[in-house]
Amino acid sequence: LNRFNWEDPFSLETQLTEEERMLRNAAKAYAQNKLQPRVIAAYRDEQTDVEIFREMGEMGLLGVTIPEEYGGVGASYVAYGLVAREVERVDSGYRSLMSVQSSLVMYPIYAYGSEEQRKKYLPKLATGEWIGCFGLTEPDAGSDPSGMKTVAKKTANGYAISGAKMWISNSPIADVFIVWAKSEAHGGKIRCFVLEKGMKGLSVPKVGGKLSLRASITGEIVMEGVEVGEDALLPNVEGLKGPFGCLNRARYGISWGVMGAAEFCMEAARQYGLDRKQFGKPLAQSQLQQLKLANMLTEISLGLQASLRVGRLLDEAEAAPEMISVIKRNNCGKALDIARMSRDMHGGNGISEEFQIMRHMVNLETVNTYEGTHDIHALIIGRAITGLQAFF
Ligand code: TGC
Ligand code: FAD
Repeated sequence: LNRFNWEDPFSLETQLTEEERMLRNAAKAYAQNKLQPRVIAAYRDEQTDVEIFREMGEMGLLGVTIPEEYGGVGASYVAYGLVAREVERVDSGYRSLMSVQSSLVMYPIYAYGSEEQRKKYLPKLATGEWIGCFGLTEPDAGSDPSGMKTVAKKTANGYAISGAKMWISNSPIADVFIVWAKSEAHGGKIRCFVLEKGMKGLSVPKVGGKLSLRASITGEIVMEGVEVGEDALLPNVEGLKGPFGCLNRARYGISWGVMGAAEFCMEAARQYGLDRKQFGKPLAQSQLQQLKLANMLTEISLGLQASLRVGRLLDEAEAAPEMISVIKRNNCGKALDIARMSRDMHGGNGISEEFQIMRHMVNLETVNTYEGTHDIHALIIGRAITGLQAFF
C-alpha cells in the first residue's frame, strides 16, 4: 500500500485532468498572491474592491464553464469547483462574488438568453468589465421564492418592473441585474429580465451592519416602474425552474468552496497545535486534538470526493438537483463545524483577525443559509426519499 498523504487523503490530484489542474493552479496562485494580502483589511473595513472582478476576469476565473466564443474558458464543472475551492480558501465573500458572476449571471444569459443577449453581455461579464447580480430573494420571500411580489406589467414597448429584492450580492456595484419577476403578460409566470445600471426607477441601497461576508458587498434592488424593452426579457425560460437551474450550478460550486475554507481552518489548527506547547507538550500531541483533526480530515476528504463525483455527473449532464442538495447541505454544515472547532483549538488567538479562523467561521454562517438553508435542503432530500413534500 502507498504512504498516506494527509494533505490529499484520497489522492484527489490524480483524479483531475491536466486542464483542471492548470486552472486550479492559476486560481490558487491568484488567490494566495492577490486576495490573501488584502482580505483582512477588506473584511474589517467592509470594502469590496471592484478591481477583483477585473483581475479574476484576466485570470480566466469568471464564467469558467461558459464557451470560449462568449469569453468563457469552456472548462468542466470540476474545474469550476476547483476554482471556488481556491478562492474560498481565502474568503467565502470572494468566492461569492465570483460564483454570482459565473453561475447566477453569466449562466442564465447563456442558457436562457437570445444570441444577441449572449453577445451583448457575456464577453464583458467574463472580463469583469461589467459586474452582475442576481435578484431572487425579497423581504417577504426567501426560502419560498414563489411568494415573490415583484411584477412586470406590459407596456407599449416592453415592461415596467416594480418590486424590491433583498440580500443581493454585488447589487450596489452592479452594471447588470438578473431580476426574477411575475410577468402579467405571461399569466403571472416567473420570468427573467436583465436590467442595467442607471435605469430610471432603479436604486440599489447597500445592506449595512453585516457581521458575516463583509468582503462581499450586499444590497437591495428597488424597482419603481423600471421600464425595459422586449429585449430585456430572457426568452427561453419561465417558472421557478429558471432560477433553480442557475442555483443548481452555484450550489454545486459552494460545495467545493466551503471545503477550501474548511481546509484552511484544519491546516491552521494542525499548525497551531504543533507550534504551541502547554503542559510541556505540543497541543497536537494530545488525544483530544488528534481526534478533532481526524474528524476534520475525514469530513473534508469525504466532502471533496462527493463534490468531485457530482461535478463529473454535471459534466455528463447526469446530475440530479437532490445530489446537489446533499453536497451543498453537508459540506456547508461540516465546514461550519470545522471552523468552529478550529476557532476553539486556537484558544484566545482564535478570536483575533490575524489568525483568520473567526472570519471563516462567521462567513460560513451565511454560506450555510444562502442558496437554500441547511434545513431547506434537508426538506428537498426528504421529499425525494418519501415522495411527500413538507414545506408546509
Ligand atoms: P417546486 O414545486 O419544488 O418546483 C417549482 C418548479 O421548479 C422546478 N425545480 C427545479 N428545476 C431545476 N432545478 C432545481 N433544483 C429545481 N427545483 C425545483 C420544478 O421542477 C418545478 O418546475 P415546473 O416546471 O413543474 O413548474 O417549488 P417549491 O416552490 O415547492 O420549492 C420549494 C423549495 C424549498 C425547494 C425552493 O423554493 C428552494 O430551493 N428554496 C430555497 C431558495 C433559495 O435557494 N434561494 C437562493 C437565492 S439566491 C442566493 O442565495 C445567492 S447567494 C450567492 C452568493 O453570494 O454566492
Ligand atoms: P427564511 O426563509 O425566512 O428562513 C428562516 C428560517 O426558517 C431558516 O432557518 C429556514 O431554514 C427556516 N425555514 C424556512 N422555511 C421552512 C420550512 N418550510 N420548514 C422548516 N423551516 C423553514 N438572495 C438572492 O436572491 N441573491 C443573492 O445574491 C443573495 N445573496 C445573499 C447574500 C447574503 C450575505 C445573505 C445573507 C443572503 C443572500 N441571499 C441572496 C438571500 C438568501 O438566499 C436567503 O437569505 C435564504 O434563501 C433564506 O431566506 P430568508 O433569509 O428569507 O430566511
